Amino acid sequence: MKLNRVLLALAIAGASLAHAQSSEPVDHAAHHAQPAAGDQGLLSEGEVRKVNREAGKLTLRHGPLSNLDMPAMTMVFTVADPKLLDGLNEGDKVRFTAGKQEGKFVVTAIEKAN
Ligand SMILES: [Cu+2]
Repeated sequence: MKLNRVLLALAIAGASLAHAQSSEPVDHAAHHAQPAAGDQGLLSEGEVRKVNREAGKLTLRHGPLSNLDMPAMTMVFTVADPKLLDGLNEGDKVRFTAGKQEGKFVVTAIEKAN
């Protein structure tokens, strides 16, 4: 009988331990739901307002940029590579990724939305 009590106590301890561990994968999944820094997925939607191929700059009207903690606005971005401007014209709907490099907002990837 005494042994049964010990086993019961162990079973309870084991169950609570298992319960504590079972919460971990949930936290882990939540962590991975956040895009990793430097993720090259096309995060944001916008519309081309102006293309300046000579200066390698692009004016975009964009929605909220969660990775840059920026609300929706129209602003000028530098492009990481002038080739990103190829085929882009005023009025194009785009999906793009922007980051901050040396104090400037830089578009690192962009494509037409449709
Ligand atoms: Cu902005």
